[in-house]
Amino acid sequence: MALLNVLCYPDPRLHKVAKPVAQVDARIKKIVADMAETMYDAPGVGLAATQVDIHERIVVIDVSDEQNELRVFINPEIIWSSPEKKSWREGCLSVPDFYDEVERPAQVKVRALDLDGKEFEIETDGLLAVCLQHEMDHLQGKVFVEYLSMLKRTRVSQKLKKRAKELLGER
Ligand code: GNR
Ligand code: NI
Repeated sequence: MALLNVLCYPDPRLHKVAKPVAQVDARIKKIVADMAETMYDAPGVGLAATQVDIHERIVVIDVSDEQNELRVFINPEIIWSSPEKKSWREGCLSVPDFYDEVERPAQVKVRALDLDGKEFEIETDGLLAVCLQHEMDHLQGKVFVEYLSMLKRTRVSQKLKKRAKELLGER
């Protein structure tokens, strides 16, 4: 297992669109194991492959209190979303120390492949529904700050650019 480097907004690689996984093989299982390790280490409740510069449709999520219920979604698709919306205060490992409200469908139904390459469906709400939508946005090259006003987005972008520069200076 290995910890992977998480890309930080406004890195242009966060806007690449992920390709479907053709086959769930040993290579994919290794990526999933490394992504899970990286997510737990952060710690975060989810991680999309895009965030670790792997542009394939792979998502790991663990919304459990004990952080012992890993969920793996390969080639996830939203097949239904509720007309009711819910606002949630979101954060992102690629946008450190920034949180803001995003409104999304309250419930979603998702179809994906598991680690055995077997198709499954899940209908969910709450944090898992928020997280699934947040991660699937990453796979499309979308970061949650893109739902916010241009003013907020510019502010967070400038703050993180400044911080990246300072970090480079310290080396
Ligand atoms: O760790 C995370 N927490 C979180 C909180 C509210 C809404 C979404 C998330 S996902 C985030 C991890 C992450 O950046 N995944 O892409
Ligand atoms: Ni994120």
